[in-house]
Amino acid sequence: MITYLASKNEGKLAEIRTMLGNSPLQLRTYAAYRDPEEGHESYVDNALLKARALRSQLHDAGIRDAAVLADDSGIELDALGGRPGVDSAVYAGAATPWPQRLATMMREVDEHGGRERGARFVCVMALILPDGREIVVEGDVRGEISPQLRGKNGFGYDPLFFYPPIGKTFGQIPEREKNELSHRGRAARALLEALKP
Ligand code: ITT
Repeated sequence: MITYLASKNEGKLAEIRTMLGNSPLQLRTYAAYRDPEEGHESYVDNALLKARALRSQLHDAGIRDAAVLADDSGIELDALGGRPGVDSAVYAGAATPWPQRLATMMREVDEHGGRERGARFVCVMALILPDGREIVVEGDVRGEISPQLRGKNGFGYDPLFFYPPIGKTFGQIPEREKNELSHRGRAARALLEALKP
């Protein structure tokens, strides 16, 4: 089934391509995709918003026989009462470069005493089938905010997300290993399970 991805995030796209590479979903991007303004309420709302926006743009372009898939994700810090969560993409300012965004996060954790370091990555995927049926799945993973940046792999918050069972951040492991452990990997496996006849 041809499936268009409603995402402009290259890091996510690369991971989703690997995760769903051997699945019934044949992934495509749609260069003309215009992403909608996201809300601040929930990952589910945002994932559905993005998937429905792309579906409507494809319909306008005469493409009606494809599925669409969107991913809304974020990081939630215990020390910050669950922030930034759904607002993770605009944490510390929408146009702020990543090194500065990560530095702001480390500083904020320190300002809260630095002892409460627990964090959770969350990923919600919304798939809309060609007949309009909507499937929503979620995956999450708990870890800790590392006191310093570690590793250059992955993207976004990965160099700050320390995963105690392996003693490394997601920035220090290859994509294959991250996909086995991550919120996105868990969501993708739940999606494939939900698609089973
Ligand atoms: P879309 O085009 O898919 O909406 P986005 O970057 O705006 O891309 P989100 O609204 O879902 O995505 O925001 C999620 C934020 O959390 C964004 O800054 C991501 O870079 C970051 N993030 C999500 N998954 C991550 C992961 O696996 N590792 C590191 N950072 C991640």
